[in-house]
Amino acid sequence: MDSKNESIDSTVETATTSRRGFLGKGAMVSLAGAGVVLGLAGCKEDGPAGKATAAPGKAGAADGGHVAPGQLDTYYAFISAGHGGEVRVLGLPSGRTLKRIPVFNTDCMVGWGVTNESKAIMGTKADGSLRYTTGDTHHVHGSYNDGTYDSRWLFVNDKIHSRLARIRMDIMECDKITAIPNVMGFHGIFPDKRDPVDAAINHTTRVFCGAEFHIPLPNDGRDLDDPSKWGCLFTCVDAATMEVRWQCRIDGNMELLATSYDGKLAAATQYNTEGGADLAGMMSAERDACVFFDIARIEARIKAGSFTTIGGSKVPVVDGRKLANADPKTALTCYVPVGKNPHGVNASPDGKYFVCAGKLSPTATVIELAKVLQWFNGELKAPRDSVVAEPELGLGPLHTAFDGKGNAYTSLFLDSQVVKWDVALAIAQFNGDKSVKPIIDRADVHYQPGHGYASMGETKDADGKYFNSGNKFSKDRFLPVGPLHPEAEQILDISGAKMVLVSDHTAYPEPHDGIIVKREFVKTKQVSLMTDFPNAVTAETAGIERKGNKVHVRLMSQAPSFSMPVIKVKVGDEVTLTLTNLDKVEDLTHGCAIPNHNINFIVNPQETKSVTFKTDQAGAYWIYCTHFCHALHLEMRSRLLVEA
Ligand code: CUK
Ligand code: CUA
Ligand code: CA
Repeated sequence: MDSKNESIDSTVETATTSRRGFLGKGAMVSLAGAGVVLGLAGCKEDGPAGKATAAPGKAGAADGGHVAPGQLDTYYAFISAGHGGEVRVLGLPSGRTLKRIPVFNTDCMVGWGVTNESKAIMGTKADGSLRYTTGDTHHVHGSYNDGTYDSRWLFVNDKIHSRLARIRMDIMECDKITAIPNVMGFHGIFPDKRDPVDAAINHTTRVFCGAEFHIPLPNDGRDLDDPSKWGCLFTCVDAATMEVRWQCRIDGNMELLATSYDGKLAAATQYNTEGGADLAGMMSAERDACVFFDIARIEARIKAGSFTTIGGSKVPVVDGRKLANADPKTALTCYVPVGKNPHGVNASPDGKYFVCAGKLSPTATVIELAKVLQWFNGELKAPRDSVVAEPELGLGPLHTAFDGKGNAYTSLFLDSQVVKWDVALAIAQFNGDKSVKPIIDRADVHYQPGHGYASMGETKDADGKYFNSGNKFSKDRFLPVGPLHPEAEQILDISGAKMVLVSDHTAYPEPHDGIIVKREFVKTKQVSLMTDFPNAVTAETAGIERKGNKVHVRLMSQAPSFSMPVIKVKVGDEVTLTLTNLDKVEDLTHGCAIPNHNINFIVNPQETKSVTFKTDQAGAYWIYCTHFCHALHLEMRSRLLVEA
């Protein structure tokens, strides 16, 4: 193992005394066993930056990667924000931030977690307060039609509280959040690309969700001292209704997910096939697995009524564990052995392969989907026979992207590189052709890349133009801002044989995954329809309505004023304020802030939002507009008079 790693290192321009060499040494220690923590700590060590092989410069692409002032980007990137809990929208290749979409976090700019409408989506406790105010978004994926984006929805996971959120692409706002029962650490997510049975349905109808952490089933206090009894469930959520359709119990855990273009298969990487409850336990096996699910068979099993339920959940659960799935011809699951503690799994745009990245193994494992289907038909001897290549890439492979021209791009966390390799050559090498060299190019990135993703790379329209590297450490790349540096996102032009670094931009911690979508695939709505809001306030309904101590204030905004200059209520009232923005001009948004009452939200043109709050202190409070809307924006205010 060591000598092989040494030879990989020698192919890049780094001396053993350099920072990269040092990282490599740290990685050796980690590969030896439970010393992985040492290896990761090593990355944080300061040192001279490695010599960049991908020098900043003119890109080969027609636009040169430069977007002049006033010019529009050619791509959108939708990226996760990790424990920031939101989804971000960037323009690429410039890296400009276009929007932040609050999802699981609260956001006082738009009033997410403040308005009644957003609270209903986020979920509340009996007293009306938010159930959770934290989130951890890792994976954002778009809905598909005919193998490419249909601009309807984005789906994103919440790892902390195991929720799936949906974002409407037309307005780029979250419209649904579903809590997944009996799982913890919901991490990998992928929408299906077409129906596994009905050939007429060639778009996304399901979203699959993987659970990373084992828990007692149900998690009600039982089996606390016996983790061997804990389990993980793979979950299918209906894309349209966002209801949980079914779950499948598996052996081991799940991390990243991928789905096939024919709709038949979904798969998840498993770093903890051991079912270990500590570091050593999770690293004891020489190989782990990528578990495949036969979706049609699972759904037929449920239709036939052979399922169980867990605890108070009514969701049907089938058994996908090995013991119950020994006969390939009826099996729901197929466990394909892959390199030790794998991380990402990604589908090649030609529909043929899933590529698992090794993480603790310096390899990627290429699995041919046709062979997995053969195994399910009883025509392949062992699941491992579906592996058609296992190229050595470097240290700490995490995620793989594709250019649609047969090349794969894998991020190497420990080597701080992106490695470009030819999938067909890797297969030839695996078949015994010693003359071929699958690795085409290596680009240094700065530093420790996590996800990398390519333009349209998760669709059959992969265009091989840009690759965004989400780097976990920026170190010396930007002005320091105290103990925590920003993360670095780097855009590589991948249109030529060599990768070219086009630009750096910062990201607020911590982005994980993203997708890059050609701008013509994204159709946004610039002004909403007032009739889409059932609680819209009109001239007829505007005013104050009191029922006991419940007061409903129906207010309208039109630059530069609110419809009522004075609103009188009493101490102890529960006030619901509904605000409709009558302005019709694109981007003419008003804000509504109420001092000392923790109310702050915006209302876009023709939209309606509502808030509910208690008045507990007599006095005068200026309701004011927060969003600069007019020359008289500062004068746009009304008096809320709370009488003792
Ligand atoms: S995980 Cu973050 S770098 Cu959640 Cu996709 Cu690999
Ligand atoms: Cu309305 Cu500012
Ligand atoms: Ca393992």
